[in-house]
Order: sequence, then C-alpha cells, then structure tokens
Amino acid sequence: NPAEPADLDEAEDFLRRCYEEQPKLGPVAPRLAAVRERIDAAGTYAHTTEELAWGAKMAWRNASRCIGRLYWRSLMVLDRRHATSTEEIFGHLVRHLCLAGGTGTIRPVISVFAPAVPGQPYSRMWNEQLIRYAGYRTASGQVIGDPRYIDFTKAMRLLGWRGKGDAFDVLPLAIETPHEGLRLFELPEHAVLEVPIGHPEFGWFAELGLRWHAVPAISNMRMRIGGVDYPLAPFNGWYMGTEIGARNLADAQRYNMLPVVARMMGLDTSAEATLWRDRALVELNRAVLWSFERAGVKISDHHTESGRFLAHLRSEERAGRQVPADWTWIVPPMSGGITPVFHRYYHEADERPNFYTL
Ligand code: HEM
Ligand code: NRG
Repeated sequence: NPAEPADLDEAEDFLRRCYEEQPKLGPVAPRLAAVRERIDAAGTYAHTTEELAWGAKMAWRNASRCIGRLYWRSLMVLDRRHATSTEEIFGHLVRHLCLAGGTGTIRPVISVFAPAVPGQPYSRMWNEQLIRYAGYRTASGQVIGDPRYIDFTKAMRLLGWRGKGDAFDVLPLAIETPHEGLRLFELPEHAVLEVPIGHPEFGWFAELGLRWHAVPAISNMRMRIGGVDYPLAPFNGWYMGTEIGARNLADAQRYNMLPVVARMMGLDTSAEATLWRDRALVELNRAVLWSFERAGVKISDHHTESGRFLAHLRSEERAGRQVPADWTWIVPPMSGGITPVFHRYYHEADERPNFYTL
C-alpha cells in the first residue's frame, strides 16, 4: 500500500490558505520555498505542528457529509506522528477515547499518526470506528449483536479473539504496522463510556437491554492535507441522536428494533398505513436522547443540530467561504422535512483538506 509523492500544487494551495487564515504563522513565501525543495528532494514534506492542527480543522470544515461543523475551530488535534509500534499507537488511542469521552462532556478530538511516505507501506487500522459491537450469526441463522460487523467479528475470531457472544460486545482494535503486521488489542473498560437505554414513560423499555457507546470515533478514513495523506487519523465528535435511534438500532439490517418496540407499545402492525414504524421510531429516538441526558453524556437532537448547521452556513458566508455540503447526508434520517436543512440546496464540491475512504 505505498503512497504517491506529495502533489506540489496541492501543497502550495494548502499553505497559502493556511497562512492567510492564520496570520500568526507569519509570511508564507519562505515556507513555500522550503516545501518545494523538500518535495523535489524527498517526494514529500513534513507539516509543522501548527499546519497540522489548522489543516485538520480545515479537513473537518470541508467534510461535506457532516452536519456538525459549526464547532470546527474547537477541534483538539493530537500530534501523534512519532508513534510507530502497535503498542504505542494503542496507548494513544486509549488516551484519545478518555480525553474525548471523559465522564460525558464529549470533546471533538483527532489523533494524527504518521503520514504515508512515498514508496513505503503505512500503518492503519482495520476497525471502522474505535468502538463498535460484534455481530454473531448463530447455528440457527439468527444474529446476535450488530449484523454490520459479522464479517469483521469472524475475522477477529479467526485471529484468536473471543467475544462473550452478547448483543453489545465491544470489538478489539486491529492495528496494522509495516514492522509488526496486524495485532489485536482489547480496549480497557474505562475507555469505553456506554449509555443504557431506557424511556421517560415506558418502564418496559429498559428491559430490552439496549445500550450504545457515547463516542463515535471513525478510524478508517484517510485525512489529506496539502497533498500529504494521513491514513491513520481517527476523529470523534458527539452523537446526533438519530444516528443511534433512527439508524443503528432501527435499520432492518442493523439492530432492527422497530418491530419489537411496536409490539411492546401494543401498536396495530397489520397495515403499513397505521404508521406503526413511524410511531415506534419516534419513541426509540426519545429513548436515546432521554437516556444520554440522564447519564450526563453529551448528545444532540436533529432539530438542534440542523439549526447549528444553518448558523455554520451563515458564519462561513461572513468569512467569505462557501460551505461544501451533501444534501443526502446532511438531512437527518427522520423528520427530514421539519428540519430547516431540508429546504434548500447546497454547494457540492470536493475541497481540500478533507477526509476520504482509506
Ligand atoms: C459525518 C455529526 C463531529 C467529520 C457526520 C454525520 C453526522 C455527523 C450526523 C453523518 C453520519 C452518518 O449518517 O452516518 C457530527 C456531530 C459532531 C461531528 C454532531 C459533533 C461535534 C465531527 C468531527 C469530524 C467530523 C470532529 C472530523 C474532525 C465527519 C466526516 C463525516 C461525518 C468526515 C462523513 C463520514 C463518512 O463519510 O462516513 N457527522 N459530526 N465530524 N462527520 Fe461529523
Ligand atoms: N453514524 C455513525 C457515525 C458517523 C459519524 N458521526 C459523528 N461523527 N457524529 C454511527 O456510529 O452511528 N463524529 O465525529 O462525531
């Protein structure tokens, strides 16, 4: 998996924007000359810590699928480029989760590990997110846990991992480096903040035994800044409730809880037109939001997050920037038309820095 040489035009474009947006970094001209020389000689260049920090914020700002971008300036950027062994990387990932999750005041954090060097293999993770639940297909064909991770779970078991076989088993981290190959690590409990799901009115809801992790931390995207690729740069913010209540726990190909919730609510499921799915969906989402709040864990509802996104559009306009956005991802997966983000078009563009599939 060797990387290409850093693109000089992309490097120059990034540096000009970065130094223009951040006058305290000084004049860009001498930096441009130095970077040209490094790319000529070595095929790549090293970002300063300041360039890395601002570049990561720009990458978030340009993530056109993300509704949560109003707070892009507050991203905490951890420079972990020096870490090389799987042990070191794992240690930093545990520290990342503790910093991000703490006791519930979720902070947006990104840990940036070594960039890809032209012609050389790089370190990466196999996990889609730092915290995810295993999925098992039993002999009778039924699924326990998250169906999305059945194949991943199978791969981990072939590598010697043993899960409890429950519906919410936290998967191990699979970290691969050129020197050590693939190694598995079990996350310590204190790094995995979780919320049990109950309901403000339905006492029976808690007995469903549902829970979810507090921190969504995507670990399989490549961050690209100024022509340099960072294949290992896991990041997190907080959850918008619908990600859990309208997708992870609701999708037919995920935890598929709508039929169960509807039955417990005593709804008439004999015809789609009773809208039993929609009624169950609302209660499942109330349950998620209420439970996170009860546990003191930061989460936001889709109305609030939509309002913030419009505030972000206005604030970026004042800064003279267009906001690249993808309507199909920005509009929440329930009640789309009653959120303000639904009723408009967006500037569709691939601006860099950004995040890409690995
Ligand atoms: C996608 C919300 C922070 C980068 C998303 C999605 C939501 C969201 C709802 C769509 C997810 C989906 O439908 O599966 C938020 C909220 C945040 C936050 C509420 C709170 C602060 C961040 C941060 C970063 C980021 C800190 C990066 C530094 C992205 C990217 C995607 C995304 C790259 C697209 C993921 C993909 O293509 O699968 N965000 N986000 N977000 N967000 Fe955010
Ligand atoms: N829907 C996914 C997470 C995707 C990113 N969402 C965020 N990102 N909120 C899920 O786990 O349900 N973030 O960095 O906060």
